Amino acid sequence: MRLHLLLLLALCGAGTAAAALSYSLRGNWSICNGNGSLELPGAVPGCVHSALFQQGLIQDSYYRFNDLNYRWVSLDNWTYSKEFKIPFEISKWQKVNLILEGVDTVSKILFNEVTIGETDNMFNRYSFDITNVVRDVNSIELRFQSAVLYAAQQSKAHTRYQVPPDCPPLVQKGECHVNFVRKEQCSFSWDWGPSFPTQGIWKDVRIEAYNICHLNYFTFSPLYDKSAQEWNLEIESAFDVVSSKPVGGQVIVAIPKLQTQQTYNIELQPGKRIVELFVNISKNITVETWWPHGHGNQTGYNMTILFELDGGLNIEKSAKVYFRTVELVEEPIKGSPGLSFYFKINGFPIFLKGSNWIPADSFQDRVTSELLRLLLQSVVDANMNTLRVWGGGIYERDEFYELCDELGIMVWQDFMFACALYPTDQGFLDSVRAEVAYQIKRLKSHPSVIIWSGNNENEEALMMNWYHISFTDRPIYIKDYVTLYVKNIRELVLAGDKSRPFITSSPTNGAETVAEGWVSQNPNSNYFGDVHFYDYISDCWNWKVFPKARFASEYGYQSWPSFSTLEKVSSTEDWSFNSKFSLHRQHHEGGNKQMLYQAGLHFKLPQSTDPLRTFKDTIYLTQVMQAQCVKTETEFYRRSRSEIVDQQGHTMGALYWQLNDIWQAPSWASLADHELLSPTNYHFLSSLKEAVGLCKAQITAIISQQDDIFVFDLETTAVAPFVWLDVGSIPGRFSDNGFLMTEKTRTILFYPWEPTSKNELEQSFHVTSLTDIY
Ligand code: BMA
Repeated sequence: MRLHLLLLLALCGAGTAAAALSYSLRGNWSICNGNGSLELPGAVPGCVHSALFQQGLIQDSYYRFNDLNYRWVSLDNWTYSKEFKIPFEISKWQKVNLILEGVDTVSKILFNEVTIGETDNMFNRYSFDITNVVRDVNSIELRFQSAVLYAAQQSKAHTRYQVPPDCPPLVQKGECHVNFVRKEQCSFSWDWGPSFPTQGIWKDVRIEAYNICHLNYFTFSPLYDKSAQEWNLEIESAFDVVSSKPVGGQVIVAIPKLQTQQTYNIELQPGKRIVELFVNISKNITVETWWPHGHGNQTGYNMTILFELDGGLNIEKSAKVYFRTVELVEEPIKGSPGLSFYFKINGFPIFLKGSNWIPADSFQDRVTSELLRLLLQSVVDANMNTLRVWGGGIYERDEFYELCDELGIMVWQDFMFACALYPTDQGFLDSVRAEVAYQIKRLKSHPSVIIWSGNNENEEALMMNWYHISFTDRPIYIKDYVTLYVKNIRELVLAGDKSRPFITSSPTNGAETVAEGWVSQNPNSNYFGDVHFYDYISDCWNWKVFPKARFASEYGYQSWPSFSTLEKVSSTEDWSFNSKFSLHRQHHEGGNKQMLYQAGLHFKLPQSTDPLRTFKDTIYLTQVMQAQCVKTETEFYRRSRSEIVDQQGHTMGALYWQLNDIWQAPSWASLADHELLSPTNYHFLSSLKEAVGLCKAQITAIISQQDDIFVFDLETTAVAPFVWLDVGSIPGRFSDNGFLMTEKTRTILFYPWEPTSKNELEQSFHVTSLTDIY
């Protein structure tokens, strides 16, 4: 057996025992279902679906209709259990805690058959005192309740009034009452995603044992003092002092590159203690600030913080500190009523260009570091500078924000509430408060996070009356709304984080929403705050249909994923646009028709006599349509930055919906964009279905290899719009794709994400252009 023993705090004075030890409970656990008919091993971190798949008990959950076939998995109540021996003498420790970094979601925890606590929030971190129950040999059990059943129960218990929506639209084939459980909201289904309400221990779990005192967490915020024109660092450290006497000592904070070293005397009284330190960075030292991608470097400084406490107890932590300021500017604009809505980073106005981020997979244990890095690298390669971590998903893992810091991606961070009204009974609020306080502490040191936003579209849902609430009942819901997002979440943000702004919702009218009592008559106004805009009926080549808003935080069009992506999760009979499968995967009412309608406005629809060819061409055309629509709309927002027309304009952000996909299905996702610097642009003077002279282009490629990169030298016999290069299931990224080929030759690079060969690429290579359909 591998010994998961980690010496947490080895820096002890001579002759003193270590002050804390940690024993990881990651790895193999036993999992069994409610009636005991299924028992299997399962990994932690992980979930029941992944364990069943790894044991060959279920197929790939994304295959064909398996989201429905495997509904039973999330309706059952599973138990995770493990027996283990602690490889150090546990009785020598004054305090022993069980730490769970993430439990998904509703569970009762038994340690040596004694109930030690319960969980009801996937976004919270739990710590349970097990000092009195822990032994050398132990058993632990997490008895889960199905989140679907729990949500139904909670909703039923809420008898005073209904909290809508009860269920998602039928087309989403999802589960009901997700707003009653603090769990990834889209895991009960979304208009681009399946219903997989997972169960399991999805993050790290360990035992921590300590004497004297223990550092539970430390977090910090660099703050700029405008009047003194200097930087300060606010550091907060939380201790659990278990010694019966006060513990004194010194703290030394050092940032060598900024020639900063400061020493403080502290005395910690027994109990839970918070130490707040204020570190001043001398004015005489130049501090390089952190900049978003495209605006400067992402300079960070190594900092160490050393607690030298009585009895030779030393605790050392290190972190990277980045300095930047962010300001959300809402001020009058000449020639336009309302207020501006834009961000200044380090005092400079910056246009936020980017996209919206959703969870990268229904099963988080399948999201690798490599995948995160590739997706985030694609963001900067496509010249974006912002991602909005959307409120229907999850607060992403630390690594995500570390990468955003490193790459210069600004993060608009929603709290995890979306497209629903929420209850505010005390139990729910307590759970949310713990979640929010924890997430603020976890994320606030990241310069990439530039704003907190209370929720996704809930102000709009309320004020545009999505759920047909009677006029007389509306005050009840407004009160709940204000209680949750203003009196609780906002209060916690204001108390815990001074280094970034907070808005209650997206879309919202910002200061105007505040002035109207936290809910605006029309939260989607062009004159205030941000807007979300979707229109599948108007012609997207006509820029007049788009809102000349201050900030477009969501807009987009659906398309189908490439055939090579779909092929892996479907079978031959599924390969037509009207197959049962194609209808099943479409979770947005009328989505397939809308795509064809929009495509048909400017392109001839595929007419091949070969049904498979027609399916592939239709998929391709939906992508062409999406690319063109998003391009037109994005360019409109970029142009609107510097103009006021009909009293509207001054747009300072464009975040399209959505960057990534959760599974293989039609959605708004798109990972394509163009060349790195000054991309060539083009404008079609007519719809392409009316273009004369287009003839079938024969496009060939000669593939060669240069180190890890493959060079595709393309040659065409005719002008080819929307040239799409495809290498089947070989993962990687082309330097450009979906382009207009007016020149005879063109060189495109392919960056593989896994090792591949020239031969493999040649075999899988396929090129399509619009002229194949015409
Ligand atoms: C907005 C988003 C998502 C949704 C998208 C496309 O409502 O916030 O909820 O997936 O539009 O419909």
